[in-house]
Amino acid sequence: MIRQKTQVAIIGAGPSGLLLGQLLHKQGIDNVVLERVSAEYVLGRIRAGVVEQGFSDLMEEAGVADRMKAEGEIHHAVEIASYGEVHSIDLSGLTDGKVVTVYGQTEITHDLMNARDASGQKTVYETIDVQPQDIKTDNPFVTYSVDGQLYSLECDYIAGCDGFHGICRPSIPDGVLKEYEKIYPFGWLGLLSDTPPVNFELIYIKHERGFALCSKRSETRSRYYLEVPVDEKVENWSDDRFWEELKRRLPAESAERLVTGPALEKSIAPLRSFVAEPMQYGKMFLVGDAVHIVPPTGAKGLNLAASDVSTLYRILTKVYKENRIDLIPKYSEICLRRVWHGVRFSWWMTSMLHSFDESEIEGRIRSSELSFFLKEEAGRRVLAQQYVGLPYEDVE
Ligand code: RFL
Ligand code: PHB
Repeated sequence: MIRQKTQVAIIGAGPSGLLLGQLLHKQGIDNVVLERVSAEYVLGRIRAGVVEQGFSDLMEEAGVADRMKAEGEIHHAVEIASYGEVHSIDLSGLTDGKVVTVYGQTEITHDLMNARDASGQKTVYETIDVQPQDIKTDNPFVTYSVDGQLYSLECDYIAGCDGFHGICRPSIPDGVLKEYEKIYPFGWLGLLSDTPPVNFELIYIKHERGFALCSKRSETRSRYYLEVPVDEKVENWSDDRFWEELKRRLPAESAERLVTGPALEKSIAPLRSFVAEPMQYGKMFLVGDAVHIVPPTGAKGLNLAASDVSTLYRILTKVYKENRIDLIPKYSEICLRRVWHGVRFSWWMTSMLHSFDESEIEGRIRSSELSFFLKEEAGRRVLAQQYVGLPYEDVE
């Protein structure tokens, strides 16, 4: 067994773990990131595309926003099509100038990995059997192996940034966490292609054949999604079938403009709302997807992960610099207030825009609700305010 030491052991090199590592490093707080898969594998996962202002500000604070500022696309509006009728939600007009940035999670991860390499902070990829130990004591540590060698990493705190299927949340004894979960009866089939996007703005589409989303990564790379049944298999979807179905769901003027091409990636993501409370146990903090999941319809998952990171990094900075250990139990309550707003917004967007097996009257009520939020300014304002992201709460 090889013994190592750090201040904060971070489990998971997704955006949460890497961003936290970078922010702590900038404050002079030593950290080690342990990741189960390779860096290439992490970068191969095609996920989020919409970044809230709070998150881009945090990237800037971490010193990793240069490429996002140069290559990310600022969006002042988002479009929602309801049964063929397109409505533009003027995000900045309705929120005193707030915007979102379209910049892929892959690019964010890439930028964070480069910054980490430059910082000299240690990252261990392809670890086996990572296990947080003695979390409830003053001497927590993490054990793991690489190439058959066992390591023990002693630390002050553990950050569980290891996603929904990680090891940190299950390491908390039974009965401590209260879990809330909703599984939706559909998934999203996503396709990435090097084709010009059908529209400058993103279009969220409610259609009798099911929901669809037109998103993008750049002016030459498109990301599209289709609502499919929860048990659908990606093998059933040739590229041609995907494009035909998308065309059927698009508003007429977009369908005419659609440029198709071979898929660079195609996968199905199930839709789930999940929260575990509290987000801290002893010396371990749970961050991002490790402790909450939202359906992607509100573009909130990565953004909630970023606000958790912001809170944790500010608390740990005050703990190390001002000995404010009284702030540690505040982490969970501060994060959860914002998390629940994101959970509600994502559930609500999902409910309004997808097709449910429901009675006729429920269907009509749902359509009427959507019509209010698209046609009335008060409705559009509520939608815009949450789409651009609620403000981050301060750590006192
Ligand atoms: P991640 O990205 O899952 O990273 C966790 C990392 O931990 C590693 N890991 C372990 N490492 C060591 N030991 C173990 N035992 C481990 N177990 C796991 C994993 O290998 C992984 O590298 O979590 P993180 O960092 O909290 O980031 C969360 C985001 O990835 C997620 O919330 C977003 O992608 C959600 N999401 C979206 N969020 C947005 O804000 N805007 C969007 O537009 C958006 N679109 C999306 C999305 C998610 C999607 N899918 C596929 C779920 C679109 C889709 C389709
Ligand atoms: C994406 O570009 O992958 C994306 C955009 C908006 C969402 C979800 C996913 O709501």
